[in-house]
Amino acid sequence: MNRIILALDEVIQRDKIMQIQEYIYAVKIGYPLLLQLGVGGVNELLSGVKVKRILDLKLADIGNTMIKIVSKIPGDGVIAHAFIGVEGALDELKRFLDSTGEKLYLLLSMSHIGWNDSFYDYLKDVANEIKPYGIVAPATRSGILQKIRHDFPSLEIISPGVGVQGSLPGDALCNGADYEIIGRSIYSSLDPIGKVKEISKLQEERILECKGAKGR
Ligand code: BMP
Repeated sequence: MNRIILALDEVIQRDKIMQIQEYIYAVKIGYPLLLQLGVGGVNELLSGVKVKRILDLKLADIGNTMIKIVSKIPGDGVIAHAFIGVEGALDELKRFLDSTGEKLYLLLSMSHIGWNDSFYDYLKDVANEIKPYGIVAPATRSGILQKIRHDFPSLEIISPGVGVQGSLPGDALCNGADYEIIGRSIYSSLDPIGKVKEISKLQEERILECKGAKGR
């Protein structure tokens, strides 16, 4: 099973993405890529690519503005910050995405050191009210990732922070994530296809290891 979401924050050659897609679940279209190529350029880069497209446009605004942004580029999923709250923001975005069939992922906790989880209970309430399809939660902090999996047992959890940010491939999967979001380790590699295969293998080994540990 493919457990990698390729974070495209920089351009990788189209033929490489075509080959990589066999080993990944989705691509996450990053804001830097969009600024670099424009909407037309991103669509061109990904034409013929069959995997899901998750738009990471750093959404944290009023509903009207977020809807204008997501209307400009097609995707299968859209990530938004939970901290912006429900009324006039996420409620409007969720209604809009429901009408287009796109899936909403809410970001409940971040992967960098400075993130503060002390307001997690508020973000959890927001997620319970909005009922997103999925959640973004960090690979880098196992405690909060496990808690989020416990609080949202049936939602898809996608997890950044693997590779350059320090988490090892498969660790987040062992802590409750469904997919690991990986950018620089792949797109900065001289051999992105080889790197994706290597990461997939490491993920599988790690999953077997942690399943075994739980069984003991
Ligand atoms: P990388 O593997 O190169 O660190 O990329 C991680 C990706 O996930 C980047 O696109 C980054 O913006 C995003 N991300 C993150 O790293 N931490 C978060 O908490 C939320 C993110 O969206």
